[in-house]
Amino acid sequence: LTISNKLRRAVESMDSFSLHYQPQVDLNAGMLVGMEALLRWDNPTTGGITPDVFIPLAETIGLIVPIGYWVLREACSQLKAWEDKVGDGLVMSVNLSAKQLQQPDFVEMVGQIIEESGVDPTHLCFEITETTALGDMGHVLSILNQLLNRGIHIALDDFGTGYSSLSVLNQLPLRTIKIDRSFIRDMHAGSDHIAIVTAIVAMAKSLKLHVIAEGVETEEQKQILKDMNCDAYQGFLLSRPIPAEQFEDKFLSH
Ligand code: G
Ligand code: G
Ligand code: MN
Ligand code: NA
Repeated sequence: LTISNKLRRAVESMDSFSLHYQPQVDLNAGMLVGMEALLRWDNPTTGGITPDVFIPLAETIGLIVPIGYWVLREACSQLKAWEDKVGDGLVMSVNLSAKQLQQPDFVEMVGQIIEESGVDPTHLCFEITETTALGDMGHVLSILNQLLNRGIHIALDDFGTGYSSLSVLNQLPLRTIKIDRSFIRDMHAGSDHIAIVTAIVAMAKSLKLHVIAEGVETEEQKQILKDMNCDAYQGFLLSRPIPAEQFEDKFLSH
């Protein structure tokens, strides 16, 4: 079986898929503010195929739409379970592909999934990249505004890596930008990346956007970001993406 066919078969039951969760912590208060849901495919015959391989494939062969609805359903029901346990105050982030936004019934389906799960839509954040927004910008804008009207936040993921990051910023109804981890990785005392990240944070603040730094791996990077007044961070320093039970043990029990 080709990988495509394995993926097609796997999507029929979704049994071999799971979500991992990576925490996001407020830099000032040091408190957990949310988590990003990240899809994993545990295929016994192929071994671990990473999402940067199977997600683009799923997009190409038209499977990202059913996969995406499964991810949203799963993330919402997990959030509900966690809220029942620890109360609200957490935001669940879910990644979206352009193909999903192009579905004529996308907003309706999202509304249905949210209703079924019983989560408050204001506790959900959809992560898009600027590539998602390219193409039919008018249509994308209309969809994002409908999601926003339902209370869902929109975050711009991988900020700074594309061709048009700046022009996209004031066209999209964003709540948050996530600074791409390539900028954070090279950020240490004396590096030019400090100036770049400082400028991104300042710009986000003046646009009244919430800023999350991705890929924070060292205490030094965390401290630099805190000094810049970056709002929150995510990265291996806190935790890798981990299964729900582990996330709960580590971050939601005391
Ligand atoms: O999870 P990392 O651990 O490897 O993720 C790799 C890439 O896959 C990232 O760009 C991430 O945004 C993307 N990704 C992970 N889960 C999902 C998902 O549920 N939907 C979409 N569209 N992309 C995802
Ligand atoms: O594109 P997106 O930001 O959605 O993808 C998230 C990806 O970033 C996942 O693959 C996740 O495993 C990875 N990631 C999260 N934190 C870190 C980190 O601190 N270092 C590195 N190298 N990757 C990270
Ligand atoms: Mn993301
Ligand atoms: Na990213």
